[in-house]
Amino acid sequence: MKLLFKTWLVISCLFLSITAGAQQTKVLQHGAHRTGKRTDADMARWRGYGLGQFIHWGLYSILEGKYNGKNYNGAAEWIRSWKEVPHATYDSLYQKFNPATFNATQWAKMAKQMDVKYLTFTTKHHDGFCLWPSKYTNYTVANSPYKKDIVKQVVDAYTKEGIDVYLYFSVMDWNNPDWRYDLKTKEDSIAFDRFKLFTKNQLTELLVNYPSIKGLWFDGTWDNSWKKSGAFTDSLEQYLKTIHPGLIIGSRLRADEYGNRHVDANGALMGDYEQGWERKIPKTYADVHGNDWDCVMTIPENGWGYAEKWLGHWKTTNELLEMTAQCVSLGGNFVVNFGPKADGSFRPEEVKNAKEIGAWMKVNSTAIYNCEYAGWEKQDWGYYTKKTGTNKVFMIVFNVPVSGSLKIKPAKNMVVDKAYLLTTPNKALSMEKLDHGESFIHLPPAAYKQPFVIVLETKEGKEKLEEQKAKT
Ligand code: 1KN
Repeated sequence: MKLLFKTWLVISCLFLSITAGAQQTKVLQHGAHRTGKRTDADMARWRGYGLGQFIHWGLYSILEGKYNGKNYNGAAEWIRSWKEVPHATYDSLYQKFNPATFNATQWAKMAKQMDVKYLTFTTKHHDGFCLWPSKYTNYTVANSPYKKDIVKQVVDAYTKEGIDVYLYFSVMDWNNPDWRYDLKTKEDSIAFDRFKLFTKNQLTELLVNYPSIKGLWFDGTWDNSWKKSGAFTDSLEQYLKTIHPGLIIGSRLRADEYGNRHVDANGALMGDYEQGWERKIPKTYADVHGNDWDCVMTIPENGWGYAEKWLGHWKTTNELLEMTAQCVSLGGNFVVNFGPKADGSFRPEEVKNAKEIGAWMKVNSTAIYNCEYAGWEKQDWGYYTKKTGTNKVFMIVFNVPVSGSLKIKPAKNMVVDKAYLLTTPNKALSMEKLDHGESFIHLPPAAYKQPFVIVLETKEGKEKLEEQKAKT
């Protein structure tokens, strides 16, 4: 009897754990609007960008990451949250905002030379200061000595250079008295309702004022107040898309009705692409869960706004290029951040990075733009990308082995017809077949000092495997 009871217990526990483990799809009112990627032309264009530029510019740029002679250890654009800085002092900085040498055309020309395909620009960071003349607050550039609309100049100049513009917008707003971190009282909810309307008004204003923009990049949406506003965030996203068809919005805007962010209670992405890759890059294709995504990256270790002093490592151009290649090889875009000075000029280190990236792109950009995940097994020499809609696979080589021979293993059903250096298309590289579907590409002996690209012309087909399997 005892044994029977024990058996019954084991069986019922097993049953319980199986049913509990089974993924149950919840019926959501405010979950993802689709599963899988968007399939329209606007999103296809986004997918082809490869490389983008981020710009953080605002009142924090005036303080340059220091106050009263002391350096702030955090990211310079967060300096208002430092206990050393009185809020009243920070909130008066707009009276000094007068960027004498700001020239949007020069910015756009530098970006063009760097060969970025899109820009994400801070219209309003957490401090709440608006770089456009919003009519919903006085805390804007219109009330600074500079007076003129910065966002308009940036949007127009970049658009003229053929660079698509996305607007960064922080929902969290330290300047608006109705902002709440949580909704604990009735008063909180009443204030936050006003805040939600304010947010909707400002976003409408941006879309109406700057109709050529392609999307919005949200930030500051992680607090409980916003997470408890799932229904609102859902209706807001749908509304923004009705006034601007094709608009691209990442996964940071919304929460579902359970307060889940980025992915809903069923694991589906909310928004058009995943916005979780901030200062980090996925390692494998499995990590991106079949979603579109972009990675935003600082050149120093951390810090987006201008700081006089950078403690720590400054990324080299080759590191930034490698990150670009890695992102594109895994189906994402890579976005490099710049933090101009308060006067509107870029620091020389950033100018140098931009120039050097542009010089490399001039030769090699075909391996970056309109390229996607190739589906070939990753090798130690670098990254594969595949030109979307073609049979061209690129090898972006960062590490040349001492042997001078690069191993490749094409995806199943693909064979390589021809391999050549991008810069010498008429000289085929010698290839040698190995077992297990692998081959070597033998490089001509040379001192390889920069990353370079090998083009593989491929076709559909199966390699004839003649090797014998080892008995083990
Ligand atoms: C660790 O918490 C944060 C919070 C906000 C880290 C970064 C940020 C903001 N997102 C970046 C894109 C910058 O705008 C940074 O201030």
